[in-house]
Amino acid sequence: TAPQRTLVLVKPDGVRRRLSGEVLRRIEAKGYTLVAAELRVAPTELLEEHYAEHAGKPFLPALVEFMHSGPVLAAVVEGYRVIEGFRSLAGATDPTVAAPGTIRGDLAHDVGSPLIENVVHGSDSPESAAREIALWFPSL
Ligand code: DAT
Ligand code: MG
Repeated sequence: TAPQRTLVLVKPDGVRRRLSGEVLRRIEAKGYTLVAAELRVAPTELLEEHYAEHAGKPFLPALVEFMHSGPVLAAVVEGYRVIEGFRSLAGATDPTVAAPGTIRGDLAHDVGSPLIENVVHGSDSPESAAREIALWFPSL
């Protein structure tokens, strides 16, 4: 079967904490392939599109502000079942309960702010991956 692609973001907390290399290391150690990677401060319009599924939720404004607070490392990662596989590497959304061995479980804790700072984003379905890759890397 054909390999999949997923969009991975090292969020501003991860870049600030110098975890970009550690996240890429885990992705490559797993056997996935980097197709594109770029460090940039995302415009708020892009972030609102990216998080369209959360439109109207109370945490969205704080989430967009946080995601705009510094550079993110945006990457397209390829591999067989990589969408599910990267979610598995990332661990649960809430870093307090994310399993040890996962990126969030090992590298993040709940800092008690109204938003969750959990180091990484990964697309959650083939439809989300296609949409998010087109948004972040329109030339791919
Ligand atoms: P994930 O990033 O695991 O796909 P999500 O898509 O449900 O999780 O949410 C996107 C991000 O928004 C998540 O990484 C952290 C933040 N978030 C989610 N639910 C939240 C909540 N109830 N309060 C604050 N931030 C939240
Ligand atoms: Mg999500």
